[in-house]
Amino acid sequence: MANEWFTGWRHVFKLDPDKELTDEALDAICLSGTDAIMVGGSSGVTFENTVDLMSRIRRYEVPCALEVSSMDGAVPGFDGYFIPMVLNTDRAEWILGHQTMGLLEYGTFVPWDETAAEGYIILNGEATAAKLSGANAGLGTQEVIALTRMATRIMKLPVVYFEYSGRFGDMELVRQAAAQAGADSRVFYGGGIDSAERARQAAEAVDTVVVGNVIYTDLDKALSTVAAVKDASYVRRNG
Ligand code: 1GP
Repeated sequence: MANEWFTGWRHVFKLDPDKELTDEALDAICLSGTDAIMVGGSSGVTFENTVDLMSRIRRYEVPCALEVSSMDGAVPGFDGYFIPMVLNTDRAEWILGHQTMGLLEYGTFVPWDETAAEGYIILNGEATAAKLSGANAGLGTQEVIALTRMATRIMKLPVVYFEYSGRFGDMELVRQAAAQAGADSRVFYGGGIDSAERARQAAEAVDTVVVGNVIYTDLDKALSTVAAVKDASYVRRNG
């Protein structure tokens, strides 16, 4: 696949600038052996809380990327930037409207080589991102496969992201759809990973496993997902 700055990532922790995390917990997360930290959230993200979290993570060597979900939270100084685009919504502002407004304002400052689009397919209708964007989360396997092909083979997005935030997903659907992604795109999965076992299942289906909320509810379980992902057997599709 294209050699992007995130190509080698198998395990990622996603931290929410709007949530409290002690220095001890952050230390454990940053030294866990995870491949990267992603900063992002669907609500309550501000310039101040994003800068604050970035500067705390910056004390560690782990790569740190920002998922830019609002203009308020667009902060310089990260190693990389993801620009989410919701693919399963009819509301154009969530596909490219807000993103284009962002470029209108900040287009001259964007570090293009470290910036990548993420095609989000949101599959949990209860997730905040689904409600905000009006995502049609009730898609079946064939529809998700079609959207995955659209995202990776026609639009050639560098990332397609199966998002179940807050709930563990249908791994059979995810596995089948991920298998149809173009080889030049990275497939991310996130949602409801709260144990090593669930982390392993996701890691057997996709390229990159994103672990979020469990960090704030059960840190030990969160940490256990790192080794589970690294040890999982996964054969990357070849196109
Ligand atoms: C959220 O995909 C991530 O955007 C992770 O989901 O918080 O449910 O782990 P969880």
